[in-house]
Amino acid sequence: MVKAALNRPFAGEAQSFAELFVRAFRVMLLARMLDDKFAGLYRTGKIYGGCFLGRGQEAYSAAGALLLRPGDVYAPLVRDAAGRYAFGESLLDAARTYLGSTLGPMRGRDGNIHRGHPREGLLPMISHLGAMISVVNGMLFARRMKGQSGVVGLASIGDGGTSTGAFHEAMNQASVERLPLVVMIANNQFAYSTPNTRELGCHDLADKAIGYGVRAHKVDGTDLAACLTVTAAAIQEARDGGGPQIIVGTLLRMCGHGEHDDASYIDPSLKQSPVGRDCLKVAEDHLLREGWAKPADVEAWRREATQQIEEAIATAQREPAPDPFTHDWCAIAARHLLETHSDPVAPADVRGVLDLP
Ligand SMILES: Cc1ncc(C[n+]2csc(CCOP(=O)(O)OP(=O)(O)O)c2C)c(N)n1
Repeated sequence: MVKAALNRPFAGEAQSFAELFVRAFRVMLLARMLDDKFAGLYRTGKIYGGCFLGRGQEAYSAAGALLLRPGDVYAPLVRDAAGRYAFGESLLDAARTYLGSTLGPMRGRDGNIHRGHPREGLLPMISHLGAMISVVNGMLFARRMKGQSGVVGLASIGDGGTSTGAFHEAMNQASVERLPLVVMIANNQFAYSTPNTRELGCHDLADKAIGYGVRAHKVDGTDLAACLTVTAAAIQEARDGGGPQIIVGTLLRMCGHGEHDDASYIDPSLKQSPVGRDCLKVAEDHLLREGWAKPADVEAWRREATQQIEEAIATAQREPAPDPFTHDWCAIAARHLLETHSDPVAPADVRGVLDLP
């Protein structure tokens, strides 16, 4: 029996929109605060490799993943820390991966965001843009062949990623097969440093859906209430047999492509425009205005998140990193990485289980 790796403290049927909103807000807060912590650790040299954050995209990311159910498939990308936690990934998974703990899902061999738990529907990310959509299609085909219905696959992609051949092939396949696929395009105005005007020939990204014969939904990605409403409708439509859905969320990345990138190519006027609003601030204002929480509640959630983050980081920092003298540095596809090994492999035991097929 494989131990469940995901824990969905924020999921489940919410009794009201207000409750759903609060859950999403708390996920956003957690994601932003952990991202800030990672950024600090990166700058002080504690994180090796890349550090890819989702600042400014939390509302859009959390809204989609929060509405998924057990049995659904979720394929997050680099900006989806919020979506990951909404889907049930633990902070410890993230901390262990970034800090290179051998007890993490990547056993300390991958420095950032390729972690996942595929058995539970959280797909480890492939960096090649567009590739994950075909993987989700495959998982949806498998479920269909097993006779499972009512499941949905949610794949995340950036505006730049929609220009890849892989995106086109996968969208076409999903449409022809009427797969219950929802693709959330986060249009953060740039593909790395290339602005929309230099990457897209179409006037409106949502127009791409016409060519695939699928429905497009558009939303202000800085507005959590709108994101929850629109993603709920799209996910429900796919779940009810309406075929693939494309959602285009308009927002701005409030950070570089990675922490190595100062994002100096983002014009200050764009940051001051509606697209540059901070979704966390917008959501907090909404929450307080509607009376769904008091400032003291938000403070308490912030304190709780701080404690969870400090605990996760401290735990991961205490744990051993891979030891080049006891590990052989062969490819990552070693037997002990298979999810059939439910318990983390203690470093001392690693050598024994590294016998590759
Ligand atoms: C197929 C492929 N081509 C190129 C890259 C290199 N690359 C990594 S991120 C990136 C830009 C992605 O832009 P977008 O999808 O808009 O995401 P953003 O970083 O702006 O959030 C590129 C070109 C890649 N990962 N995969």
